[in-house]
Amino acid sequence: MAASRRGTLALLCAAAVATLTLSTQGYAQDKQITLGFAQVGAESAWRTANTESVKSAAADAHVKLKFSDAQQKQENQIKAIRSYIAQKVDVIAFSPVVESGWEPVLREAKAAKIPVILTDRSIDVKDPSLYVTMIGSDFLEEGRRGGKWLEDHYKDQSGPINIAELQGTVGSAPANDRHSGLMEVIKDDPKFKIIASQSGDFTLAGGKQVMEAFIKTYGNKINVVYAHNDDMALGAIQAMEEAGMHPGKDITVVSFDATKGGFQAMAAGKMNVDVECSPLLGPQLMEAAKAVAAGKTLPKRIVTTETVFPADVAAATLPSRKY
Ligand code: GZL
Repeated sequence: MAASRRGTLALLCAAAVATLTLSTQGYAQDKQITLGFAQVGAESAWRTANTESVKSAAADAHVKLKFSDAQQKQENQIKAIRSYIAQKVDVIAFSPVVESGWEPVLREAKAAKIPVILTDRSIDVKDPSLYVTMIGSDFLEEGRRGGKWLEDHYKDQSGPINIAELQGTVGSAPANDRHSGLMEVIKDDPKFKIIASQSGDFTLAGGKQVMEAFIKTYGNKINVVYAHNDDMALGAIQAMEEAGMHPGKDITVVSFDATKGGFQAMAAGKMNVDVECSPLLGPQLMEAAKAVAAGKTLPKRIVTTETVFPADVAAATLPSRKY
């Protein structure tokens, strides 16, 4: 056979093998996927635990992780998502810092045929096809749980019960829903009154600063501090103690997240209840990312299971807490 024909035959065989490998590789279950993750920031102990969960789960799942920290700025998250699109990652995931303003960049991801998974916080979009699934807590139910704990705690008192609310990041799903859940429970009970409500942006410093202002204005009129997360509650506890108050005793403290810091405050008698919100979403995220990359369909909503921890179980439960 002429050399030229031998050469052509060899090329054809090589092409056939390559195609076969590619097509086999394309469907190989253990093909390593690349996940672009745009994190909110590092504002709280909850967020630190969430980041750790995502990073360790990616390593365990053999997922190549590209990670960015947006320092709680939506424009930085949008920039990160755009860079993942440009890098042609297999899947994009993010925890949206606020609920609105995501359509343009998610339409770009859809046009690039890159599936998007929401974790932790949800978004407000008209077109649900802009993301595959949302993995995270039901913040409205968390707010209801905080409200129901208050109803039960004050069931034998006629009131007034004045509530000072430390809200999370303005426009974020947890802040909106933890407020709405509380309102659902107390709106028809006249003894409860929210006398002050301001955002501490989910940070310890923010919670302390806002609580100092509340104390200046309302002082001992405040009966309850309703803090949307432990970091703000711990900041508020510092402010109350510096003002000579006794948080957990003369002021009831309700908080969210159930971090170790919250458990320590409850064990010390400075916080009365902590509504759990689990940051340990990494393993579920990796499973979802691999499933989506393999073309599988997922439920639109994957809700994490969680509970409520009253102070009287804190000391015994603390040693087993993972975050
Ligand atoms: C809730 C999460 C919130 C936490 C805060 O899932 O988005 O953001 O409650 C964190 O601690 O900063």
